[in-house]
Amino acid sequence: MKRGALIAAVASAALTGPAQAMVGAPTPGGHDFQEPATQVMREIIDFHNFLLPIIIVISVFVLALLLWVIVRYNRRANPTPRKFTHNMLVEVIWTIVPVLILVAIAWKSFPLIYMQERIPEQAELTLKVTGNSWRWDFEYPDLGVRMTANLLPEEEARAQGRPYLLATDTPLLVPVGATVRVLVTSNDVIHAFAVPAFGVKEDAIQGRVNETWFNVDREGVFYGQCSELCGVNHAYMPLEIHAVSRAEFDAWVVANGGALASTETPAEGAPAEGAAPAEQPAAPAATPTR
Ligand SMILES: [Cu+2]
Repeated sequence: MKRGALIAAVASAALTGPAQAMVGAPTPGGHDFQEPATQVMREIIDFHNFLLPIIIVISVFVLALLLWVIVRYNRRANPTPRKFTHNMLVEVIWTIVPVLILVAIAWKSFPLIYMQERIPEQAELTLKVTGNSWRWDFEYPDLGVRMTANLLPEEEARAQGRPYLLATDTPLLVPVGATVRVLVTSNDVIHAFAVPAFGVKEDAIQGRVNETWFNVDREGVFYGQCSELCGVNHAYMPLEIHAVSRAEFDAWVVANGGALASTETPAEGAPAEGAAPAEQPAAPAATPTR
């Protein structure tokens, strides 16, 4: 069975072609994280690997203590308990050791939180994501691209060899290696924009704009889902993001009626003098601040 499923998965990946290589998706029977595609997700996995042994040691230690107390100090084994209530050394140890453990965890986790929450200033692309009951709206305000992604119907997904409940009818494209600043909001109830391979999970809340960011370091197809219990069709709000080369992304933007100028000029700097002044005012105006 397992081998069959694997062959089917490989075959479906092959059918959809090299550009469609499925990278960020859950696998049958999988129990670990998806393969990371951003530095943030790599750091999250590192932190997880740091935390897991600590949690296991603490849990095993507490379990052993409990068992020891149950066996050694029950009424039958220990009919006349001692009267003392304090032991200075034990109390010092059980105060200091947990503090040291917490300091070690904080030492590792605070930089990670900072990295996740602080949007890099050189973010070159702004993506606005709006949750709706039940579909996602995407917009690149600086490029003039706007689109709506719905769940790909089951028959179509099967016919195309794409994963039902993860594939959408209109995949979103992002360029590889670009820092994408994501503005997340909602039109109705609370949704959440979550893409596991990117290490991104941001609540989409009506009437407010949350921020997050990602920078995908390789090409591939990455799937996510709404991860907030938003209503009856909560399970039918997939996210499909294709990380592609800059040229492919540019072509896609143009094909969707967008203009490329604002992404190209800041990187190049000097060339195209005639075009630069016209584009400068457009970029700050389209960058909302809290
Ligand atoms: Cu939702």
